[in-house]
Amino acid sequence: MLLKKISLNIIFIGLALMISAQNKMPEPCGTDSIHQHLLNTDPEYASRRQKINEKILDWEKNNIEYGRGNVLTIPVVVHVLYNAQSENISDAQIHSQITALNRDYRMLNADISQVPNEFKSLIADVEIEFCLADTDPNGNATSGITRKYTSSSYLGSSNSYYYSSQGGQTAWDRDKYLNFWVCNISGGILAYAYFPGAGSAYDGIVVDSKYFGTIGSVQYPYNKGRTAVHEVGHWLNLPHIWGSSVGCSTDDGVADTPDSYDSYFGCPSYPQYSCGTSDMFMNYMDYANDACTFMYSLGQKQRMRSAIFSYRSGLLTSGGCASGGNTGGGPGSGTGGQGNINCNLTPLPFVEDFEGVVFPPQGFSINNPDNAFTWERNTQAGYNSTASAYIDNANYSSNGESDELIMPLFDISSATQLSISFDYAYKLWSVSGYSDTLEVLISNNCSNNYQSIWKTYGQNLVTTNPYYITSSWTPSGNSDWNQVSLNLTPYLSGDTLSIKFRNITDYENNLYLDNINVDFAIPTAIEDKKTDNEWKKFALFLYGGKIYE
Ligand SMILES: [Ca+2]
Ligand SMILES: [Ca+2]
Ligand SMILES: [Ca+2]
Ligand SMILES: [Ca+2]
Ligand SMILES: [Zn+2]
Repeated sequence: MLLKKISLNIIFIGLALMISAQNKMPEPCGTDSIHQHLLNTDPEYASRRQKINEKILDWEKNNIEYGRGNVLTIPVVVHVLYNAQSENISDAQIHSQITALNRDYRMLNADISQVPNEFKSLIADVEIEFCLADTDPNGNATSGITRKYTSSSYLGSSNSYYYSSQGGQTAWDRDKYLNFWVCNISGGILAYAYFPGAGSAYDGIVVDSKYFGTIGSVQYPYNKGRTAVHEVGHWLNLPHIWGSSVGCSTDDGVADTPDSYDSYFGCPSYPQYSCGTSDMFMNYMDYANDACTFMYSLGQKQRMRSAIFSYRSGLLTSGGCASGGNTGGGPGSGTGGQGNINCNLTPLPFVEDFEGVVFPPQGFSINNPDNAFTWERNTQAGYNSTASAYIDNANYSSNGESDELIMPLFDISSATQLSISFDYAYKLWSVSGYSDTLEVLISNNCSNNYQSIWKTYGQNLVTTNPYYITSSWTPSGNSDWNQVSLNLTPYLSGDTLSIKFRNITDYENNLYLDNINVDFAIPTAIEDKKTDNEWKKFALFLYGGKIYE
């Protein structure tokens, strides 16, 4: 073990010195060198990596539609290992790192607006959130932070960091927690991470305490928490964006990130060209300053999520954040994807047209119990627009499975009358009598006691003529859509109102939803319409949605 420790040191420092000698910046990330070290020293590591990569790529190929609108939450433990007191960073500094991770992995970073136009369509909300563990591996309450004095001043440069007997801290079960070790590292290395396939004792991320978080002891130009953002990318199987080594023949294996010759440092001006393409140097997996990296691509999102589903899926049922995680976790920490009600109130009136790229939109959440197909944003169709929410029932072969799109919680304390209207489009696949179902449910007082106020299926749900098509359907224009208005006045009890849309799949055809309006005004124009369908809807409206079509 001592020999291994020394060789690891030599590789780290050797790499940094070698690159300095070429008059370049020192390599700030040690991931490639420890990866190479494992390839050299652990004969099974290479075959494990190959198998895992095949599995991950296979998952990606077969699950291209999965995992949109489905936020995955990763429980985190931070082990602080300090020699100098300055390395014993504060709880607040640790919380600031969790907040930064949630900011960037949910695309909530303000500097996302700086992404050049040519890459804008590739920007991803990775839909991964991080919570500081509230429950330790023994089921006891925890702050998600461990602290320990160590006599080694460069603990992170050796593999002592995960040996309790050598001044380090034993990993918490890596299948249930993302382990961060925060300590001093030598050789100009800011941090390093292990790709999927590394040994369970040391699988995790080591970050120098001067580059962890956004406050306290953090040092410019790595002071926006993006060292850890970058390392989590590695931990979820993302290589550096330019590939594993310098040149145009190595790439990161992600289709939508242009190949580049080498890393970028500092804050490059746009554009920069290499290997025949304009380079995406503002990507988190490059080496530019924290202030100058601000995006992940859709392909990288898919790669990271497939790493979770196919290799690190224990995180999803970990119980490490059983009570929603510790405070300081940032936006949505610990509650993503569970369909929990967000008890922050949203004022009325309210409109959602699904034109924004973030999905589910701000304040919305999704309940997707089977982690498979669910509500997504569609950019092929919308009423009076080209974007809507939809669910791919055409490919969703789990009959009876429910997926809920839950709206923000509304403040109804001063409402005396209220209505909801929405546009939707639906066509059946078959003439067999099978049908998917759309249902609207409401609850008061921030409770989980929902009641159904509208539920429609079969030819009553169909909005088109002919009423079925034996292929995956996209509306071709406004005439394929219907509008529904429901009177919510009978449900104005208590101070809050939660509304959700439920799709129950029957493996028929796609359902589209757009232009949800929750408004104090009670529409009257509907009275002028004369068609049977409109009269039916008007009757439905008058009776508060309590009669069914
Ligand atoms: Ca390259
Ligand atoms: Ca690429
Ligand atoms: Ca589902
Ligand atoms: Ca729209
Ligand atoms: Zn790296």
